[in-house]
Amino acid sequence: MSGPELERDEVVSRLMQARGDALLITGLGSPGWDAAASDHRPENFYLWGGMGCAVMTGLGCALARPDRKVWVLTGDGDALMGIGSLATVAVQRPENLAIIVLDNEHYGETGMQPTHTFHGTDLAAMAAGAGIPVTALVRDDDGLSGLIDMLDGGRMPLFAAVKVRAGKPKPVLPPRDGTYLKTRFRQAVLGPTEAVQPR
Ligand SMILES: Cc1ncc(C[n+]2csc(CCOP(=O)(O)OP(=O)(O)O)c2C)c(N)n1
Ligand SMILES: [Mg+2]
Repeated sequence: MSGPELERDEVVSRLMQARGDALLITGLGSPGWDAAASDHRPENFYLWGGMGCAVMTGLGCALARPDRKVWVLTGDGDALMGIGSLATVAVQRPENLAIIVLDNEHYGETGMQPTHTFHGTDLAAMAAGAGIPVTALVRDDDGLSGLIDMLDGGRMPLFAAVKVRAGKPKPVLPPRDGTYLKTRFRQAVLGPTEAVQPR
């Protein structure tokens, strides 16, 4: 078979089953739809159009709440745009942060233009080069099972690029109001009183 064999909806649903109470930051475009479709909760923060921000947003949450696991679920386009953030993650080394890239080798949401990963850029190798201690390039079911084991109690920070087929996912849109999403997430993480205190 040529091209990635894993289906993104199956990958996301297996990941979400293993998620437990991890906070979830989704990169723009399809990863937000995936999370909204399979595990929509107040502990999800959807970035909507903020391209290149997912890893840094996740890093901030992980540093602020070292007692919670934080997962970033994003796309190859978003990861490529924010690639320098991997070096900052490596330097800060939060032991509660996992970054999972659904690498469909395309800018899915905007019409399936190929990204650099289509031409061979290896995001896991870039993460390792940045200094992230645990990295994986997942291509099949066994690799996905290995990743799920690593997410459940393995060493972090962790970076995984999961190669998925470039089909168009069903657009299950999360709420669009940024203030609502932020307040909902803050309340879920901090509790209703803390969440409204000025900072
Ligand atoms: C700065 C910036 N440039 C371009 C866009 C337009 N845009 C929205 S989604 C997207 C593609 C995202 O691709 P990827 O992260 O790989 O997610 P996929 O949909 O493929 O899962 C682009 C280019 C944007 N939102 N912001
Ligand atoms: Mg993509």
